[in-house]
Amino acid sequence: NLTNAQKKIWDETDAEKEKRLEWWTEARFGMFIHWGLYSQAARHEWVQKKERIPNEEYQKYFDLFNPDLYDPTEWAKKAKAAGMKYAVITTKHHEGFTLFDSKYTDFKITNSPYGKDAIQEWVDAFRAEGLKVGFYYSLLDWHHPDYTIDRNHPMSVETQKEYDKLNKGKDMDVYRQYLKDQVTEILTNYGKIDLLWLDYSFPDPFGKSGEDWDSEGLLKLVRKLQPEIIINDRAGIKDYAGGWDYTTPEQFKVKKWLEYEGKRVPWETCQTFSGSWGYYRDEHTWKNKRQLLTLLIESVSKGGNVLLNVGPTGRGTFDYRVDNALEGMGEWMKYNDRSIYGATQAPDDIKAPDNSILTYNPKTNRLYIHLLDYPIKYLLLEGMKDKIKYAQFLHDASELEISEPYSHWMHKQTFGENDINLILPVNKPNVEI
Ligand code: FUL
Repeated sequence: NLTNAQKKIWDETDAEKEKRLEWWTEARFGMFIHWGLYSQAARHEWVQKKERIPNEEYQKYFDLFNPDLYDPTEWAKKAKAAGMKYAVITTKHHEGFTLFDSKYTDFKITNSPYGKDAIQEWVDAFRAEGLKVGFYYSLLDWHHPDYTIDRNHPMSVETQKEYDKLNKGKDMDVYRQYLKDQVTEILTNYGKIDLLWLDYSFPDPFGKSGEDWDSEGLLKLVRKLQPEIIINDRAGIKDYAGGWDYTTPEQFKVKKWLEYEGKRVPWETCQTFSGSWGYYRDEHTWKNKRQLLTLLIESVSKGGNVLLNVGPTGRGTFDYRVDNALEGMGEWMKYNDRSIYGATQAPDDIKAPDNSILTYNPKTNRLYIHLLDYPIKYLLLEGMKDKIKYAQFLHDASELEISEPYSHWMHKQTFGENDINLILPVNKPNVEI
């Protein structure tokens, strides 16, 4: 059922596309990494814009960039231990600084005191730990002389007249070519890249900006360089058939499986541990383990992925609160990852018991009931009599008895013909289940 636009760009069937996305759909859980010069300011990756810092002044972060404790193997091990299967790193964020060696800018890590290509080291380390590797690349660039100055630019401008004056002589063709050249570099110099996370299409997500960066041309180029790659939706093309693979709800919980014109669209919610994406020393809004796990389970229960973001420090380390959260999630994943990997929304005719979330693996035909509140003894499963052959706890594989619905003589309830009960131990097991 391909539209012409999709045929033109991908020339693949739905089944082929599904196959290309298979590892990503199976993976469900990945690590996002926002790391750049802003990590040293330690107060938001948009600090340059928020505080209107001119490039000359911002330069100090470049002159000082020397993450002496950078150890991507350690990062990769932490991601893996948390149960993450893929990772996406900012090769370049809006500030324009590249963590990779680029022929097309001097504002790059190999010119900073650090002097090495951090992306090369990162890719090697993450691959060695068996994680899939993805690149974030910003289509905005506050440092490039031909980048249009608008209200999202750090430069302080009041009137349209001033904008026009500042933008006079800027050559969008040069800028477009620059984007393509750098995308070509990151997709040529580091072997097989599994995912590309382009960002973004503000102020008009699905309009002019897409044309401005020649998104169609860009996506075609990407596909040519890396035929197997998975691409997100932020290049400014609205049509799902327009060449991207999945959509990226940012910092919000999705209520139901996302659809575009009646068709289910693969999705991944990107989320922060605290609030900003880049390292923010004084932020106090850290999500707790329960919130993070619920987010993951709920996302999978609606057919989506979670890309959870870490903002490493200017020395290249993870904040201890990140370490703690990752460890906590890893503990849970050790016992429960079967309910996450390859899992998705349960069939529509299955009703979740009160205060629970369902995930379901269509390949193994297993249903997982995540109990948010531990019920006392009887867990009623409505209409499930013929659907369940065997039931067990995940954490210890202990069998759970299935019985007819129980009703006390004084508190008679009417049950449906196909309702059954799972009998749970009265004492809540001493683990999270
Ligand atoms: C947004 C960016 O502006 C943020 O800084 C961050 O990278 C987030 C994932 O996407 O569009």
